[in-house]
Amino acid sequence: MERGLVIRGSRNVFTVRLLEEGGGALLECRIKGKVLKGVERYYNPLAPGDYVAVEKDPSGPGTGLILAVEERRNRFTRFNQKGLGANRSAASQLLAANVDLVICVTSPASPPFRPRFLDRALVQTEIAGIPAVIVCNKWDLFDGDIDTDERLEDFARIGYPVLRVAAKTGEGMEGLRLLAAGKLSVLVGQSGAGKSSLINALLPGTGARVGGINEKYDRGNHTTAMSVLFEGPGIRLIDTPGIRRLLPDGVTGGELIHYMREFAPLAGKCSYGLSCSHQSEPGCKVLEAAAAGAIHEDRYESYLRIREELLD
Ligand SMILES: Nc1nc2c(ncn2[C@@H]2O[C@H](COP(=O)(O)OP(=O)(O)O)[C@@H](O)[C@H]2O)c(=O)[nH]1
Ligand SMILES: [Mg+2]
Ligand SMILES: [Zn+2]
Repeated sequence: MERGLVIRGSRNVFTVRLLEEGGGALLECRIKGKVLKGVERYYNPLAPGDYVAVEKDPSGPGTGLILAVEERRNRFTRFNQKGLGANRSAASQLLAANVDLVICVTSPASPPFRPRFLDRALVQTEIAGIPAVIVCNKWDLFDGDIDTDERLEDFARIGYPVLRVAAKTGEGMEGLRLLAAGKLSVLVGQSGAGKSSLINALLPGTGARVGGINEKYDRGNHTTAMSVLFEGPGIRLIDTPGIRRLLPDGVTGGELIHYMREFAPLAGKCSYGLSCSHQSEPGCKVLEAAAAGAIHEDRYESYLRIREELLD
């Protein structure tokens, strides 16, 4: 039995790098006995960043069997409706495991700036307990729009580092390199924002494919969107499939307030305490903060929209 690191995987086939000195061989692995203990409630059993116990499969060179997964330090997940089958409740899709940093990637144009996506991604990082930064890529396309700048400033105000960069020109990339140094980071963001381009800029030659081709993994007749781990000297990055709509995973509507940074200190402080819906109640501290500008009006709007989609 050997220890390995999951590099990529669909729902049943995984690439595992053996953790030998000097960098080990890659094995194409299946799960021994088809089911892994402890991960039944997930949409997919393993994600890049997972450490596993594997044995080489004598029947095929370069192949192996996964026997067990090590306990995770943290997990970055999303709610995936497809996991809500008739007899399954496995809507928690693992995008990455055991990461040090979540890099939320956005762009000022093409695709247009979408702060609501950032709000959702940041909620997920707070649920996961993983530090987050915002990277606004394609800064070469920024046309001076005041609203975009103002929203980015507000994210910085509430405590998230914001970097304005361009993978294409190299602008701002030194700052990102410093932030990512020595860490395993996962990049999340809408399709086309430049996640794969950023990985190529930070780790030249490792082959994150621009244009999204690497997001589809062909295995027989079914194709699955999946994450991939890229490793280089001192920097390790996980590319994730572009996500159109991000619904926070692992949180109820009532708990949401704890996972939005500038809202969290107000939890329980309203006149109606924890039963306040923060929509119209007198003595609501969230409404007061929104009126005073301590909570940005767009963040308040995001809160309401996400709250609506979550179960109580
Ligand atoms: N103008 C400009 N285009 C970029 C930049 N970074 C990436 N792109 C382009 O944006 C498109 C999508 O990039 P990609 O890395 O595949 O995005 P992903 O879907 O988030 O992985 C590609 O055509 C890239 O060449 C940038 O900094 N500036
Ligand atoms: Mg990509
Ligand atoms: Zn309230």
